[in-house]
Amino acid sequence: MIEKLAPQILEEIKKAQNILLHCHPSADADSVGGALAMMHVLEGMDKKVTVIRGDSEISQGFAILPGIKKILPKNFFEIDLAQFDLFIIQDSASLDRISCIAPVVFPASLKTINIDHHITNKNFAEINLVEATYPATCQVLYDLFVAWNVAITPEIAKCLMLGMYSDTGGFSFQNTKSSTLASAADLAKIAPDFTSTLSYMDNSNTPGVIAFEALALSSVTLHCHNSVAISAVSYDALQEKKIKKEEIFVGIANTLKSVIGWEIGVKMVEDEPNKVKASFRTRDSGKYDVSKIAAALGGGGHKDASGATLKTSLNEAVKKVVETIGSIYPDLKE
Ligand SMILES: [Mn+2]
Repeated sequence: MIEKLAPQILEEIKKAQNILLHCHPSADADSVGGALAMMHVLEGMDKKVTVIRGDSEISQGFAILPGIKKILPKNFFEIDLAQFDLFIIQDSASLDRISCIAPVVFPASLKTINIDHHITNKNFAEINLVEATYPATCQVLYDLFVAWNVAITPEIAKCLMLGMYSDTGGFSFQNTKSSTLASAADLAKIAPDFTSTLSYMDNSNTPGVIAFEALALSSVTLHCHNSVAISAVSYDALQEKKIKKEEIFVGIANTLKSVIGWEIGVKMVEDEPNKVKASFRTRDSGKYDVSKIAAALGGGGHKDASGATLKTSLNEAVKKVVETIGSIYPDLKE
């Protein structure tokens, strides 16, 4: 798909003057790294580029990324869309990944391109480059830049490497391919000091992150014949410990599924009253495809990592998750 769409996307970029990029809500390394990598490439083509941070604060862990200071602290509804002729939307499976504040509608004058790797992508743009077998948008971008014959600078290389490293769990998730490592090897040649970017991200916790981890790990219950571990943290508990939204550590579900026998790890956090965010991780996505569980709950994601938002009380949300898992996988029915 990249070979076919690369010339079309380049054509649209050549026609455009003012290009908009964004980061998705609770932006991860693949979102921020991918947006900055694309920004550097477009600037190299003499385009005027605006990157907006979107709904959430940018995590401190990305402060070392080249170009990070250029990200505008605005969301989709705080900018004048009329000044842009092209919007390249990355790492976003649906329009609510541009903003959850209100429904996202594009003006007719704005061309849209969607570059992503989520199997649940809704193909909402005029051109949709969705490579669902890729572990990271940053790897899609690497292949795209190679197809365009773009000179990848050390700045671009660091941004792409961070996204690939992060979305593959440090090259250990099942989605990691030899092509991922081959791309990473090329990037490492271009930016030999790439490890400083990775270790900066991995070592930028605040005390609140550790407080959240402690809270989450002390709130684990077992379900579905002890095969599903759910950590459920209430809004009141977050308030009591003064934990900020951006300190809610997504990795807890990975920690849970690291236990032998805990086939599915679920992190559930009521980050606003009666709004529960659930993240699903599995030990074996061949056996339990967690994108199916998230999709049944109105969310989306990948086979081994997915998420959904439930608008109900925490107790009801836990019940609903257990029921949903049991209905999709009868061997896990209670
Ligand atoms: Mn991604």
